[in-house]
Amino acid sequence: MNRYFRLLALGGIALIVAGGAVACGGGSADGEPEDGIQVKTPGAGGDGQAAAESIKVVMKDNLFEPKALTVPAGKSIVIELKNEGQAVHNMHILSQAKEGKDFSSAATVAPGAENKFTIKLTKKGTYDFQCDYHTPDMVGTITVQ
Ligand SMILES: [Cu+2]
Repeated sequence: MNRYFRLLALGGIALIVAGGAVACGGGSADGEPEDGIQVKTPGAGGDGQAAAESIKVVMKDNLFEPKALTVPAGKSIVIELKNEGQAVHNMHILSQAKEGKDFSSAATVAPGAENKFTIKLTKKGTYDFQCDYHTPDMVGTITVQ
């Protein structure tokens, strides 16, 4: 009896620790704060419908926030862009070598404007993306796993 409750308590602590680790994962080594990757999964109940996931990316002068994205392989993902900077920007995903084509937002996203486009990356690995106007400053990576 006593032993049983001790096991239960230990299990509870292990769950809390694991939950905390998940909640604060994703720290990067370059001194940046957490890269907040927001992947919404509407209707993730396994009803057979391929619900499109989306990731919000903010463009600033001159950086992407977050600049490190993670997406699942083979899934359509909507990249929702918002330009909060003073300059025009774009987002160009360089996937030529892996996918045979690149993905890109509109050629220019004006200050204050929003734009979105859909990507589907089928091969696992790391893809670079950039603003064509502000390389090498305004760059980022997408990890496909
Ligand atoms: Cu730019």
